Amino acid sequence: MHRMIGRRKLLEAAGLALAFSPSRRALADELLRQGRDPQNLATPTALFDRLITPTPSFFVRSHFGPPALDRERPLRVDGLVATALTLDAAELERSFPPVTVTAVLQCAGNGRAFHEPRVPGLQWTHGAMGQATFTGVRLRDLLRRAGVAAENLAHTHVHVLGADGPPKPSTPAFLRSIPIERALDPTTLVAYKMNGEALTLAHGAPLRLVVPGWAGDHWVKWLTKLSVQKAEATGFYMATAYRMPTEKVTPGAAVPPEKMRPATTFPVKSIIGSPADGGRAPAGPQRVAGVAFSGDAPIAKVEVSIDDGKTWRAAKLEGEPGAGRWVVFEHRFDRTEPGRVRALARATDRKGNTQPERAAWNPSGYHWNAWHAVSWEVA
Ligand SMILES: Nc1nc2c(c(=O)[nH]1)N[C@H]1C(S)=C(S)[C@@H](COP(=O)(O)O)O[C@H]1N2
Ligand SMILES: [Mo]
Repeated sequence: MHRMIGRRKLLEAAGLALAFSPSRRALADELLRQGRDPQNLATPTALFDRLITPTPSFFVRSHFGPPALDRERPLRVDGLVATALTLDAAELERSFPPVTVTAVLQCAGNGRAFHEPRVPGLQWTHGAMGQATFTGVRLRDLLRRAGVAAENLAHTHVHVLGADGPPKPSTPAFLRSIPIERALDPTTLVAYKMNGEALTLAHGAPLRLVVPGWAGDHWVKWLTKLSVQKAEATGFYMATAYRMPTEKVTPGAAVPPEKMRPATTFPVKSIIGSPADGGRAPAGPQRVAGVAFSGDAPIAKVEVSIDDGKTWRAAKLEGEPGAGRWVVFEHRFDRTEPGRVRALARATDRKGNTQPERAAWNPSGYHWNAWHAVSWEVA
C-alpha cells in the first residue's frame, strides 16, 4: 500500500516537474484566446500529455468576466439549515479538515467546434479542459456544520451563486444548483487552492465549487452563497443553457424542452497531446501520448490504432485511475518508411463505456467525445 502511494506521488511530482521545466516554460505559460472576449482562454493541446495542467495555461471560461479580487469575501450558507453560516476563506481553512482531490475540469462545450451540423456558442476545439489538484473543504462538512434536517437530506438542491454580476440588469445571473445528493458526495469541495497554490482570480479566488466528474458549469467560481432549497434553481443558466437531450437525436433536429435535462457527468474521452496534428517526426521510434478520462468511472484501457481503426493496441497507462480524473497514455511503435502516419485513440472506462467514433450531436454541442485522430509526416 505504502509503495503504491509512493509511486503515485512520484508520478504526480514528475508531471509537475515536467510541466515547469525550463524547456516547457514558454508552452506552460501559453493560453489561446477563444472568441471575442478576453476572459475565455484555451489550453494548448500539446499540454495534454501529462497528469497536471499547469495553472498559467489552464483554460479559463467566464460568462461575464471576473469580479474584483477580494480574498476576504464572505461566503454565506443558508436556506434550509439550522444555523446560517458566514465565513471567509481563511476561516474555512482554519475550521475544517483540508481535502485534496485531483480532478478534470472540463467545459460542457469542449469540442463543440467538431459537431456537425455546427452549433452556436464558443467554438472550443480541445482546449476547454485541464487536470489539477484542488484543495478545500468538503461541502458535506460545511452543510453538516450548518445543520440540515434529515428530511432535507434528499430531494433538495443547493443553490450556488458567485460574485460576478451580469453586465446589465437584463442579463440573467449565473445562478446554478446541484442536487443535495451530489453536494454530499465526499469529492464535492469548496476549494481555496489549485495545484497547491491559493486560487487565482481567473479560476475563482477566493472560493470555488469543485464537482469532480461533472461538467465545468457546476464548478461555480467566486462563491458568495450556498443555499439549501426545496426546488432546483431556475433562470437561464439552469432552465435553458447546459441541458442535454434525454434521448438520441437526429443531428440538426430541434429538441422540445421537456426532453432535456441538465448536462452533468461528462462521458469517456481521450485526447492525443503528442505528436501535434500536422507535425513532422524523424523515421524510427514514434510515440503517441495523451490523456484519457471519464466522469462516470476510472479508465480501464486506452487503445491506439495506426491503421485507421482496423487494429488497436493497448496503450501504457500512467497515474492513479479514478472517476473524473485523467490518466496519461503512451503508445510506442517504429516507422522506418517515410510517409504520413495517422493515429487514433479510443478510451474505455471500468463501466464499459467506450469512446464512440462519432459524438452524439445535441443542440448546444455539449460533451463531444469522438475518437481523436492526429496525423504527422515521417521524414
Ligand atoms: N461565477 C461563475 N462561475 C463559473 C462560470 C462563470 O461564468 N461564473 N463559468 C463556469 C464554466 S461554464 C466553466 S467551464 C468553469 C471554468 O472554470 P475555469 O475558468 O477555472 O477553467 O467555470 C464555471 N464557473
Ligand atoms: Mo463551461
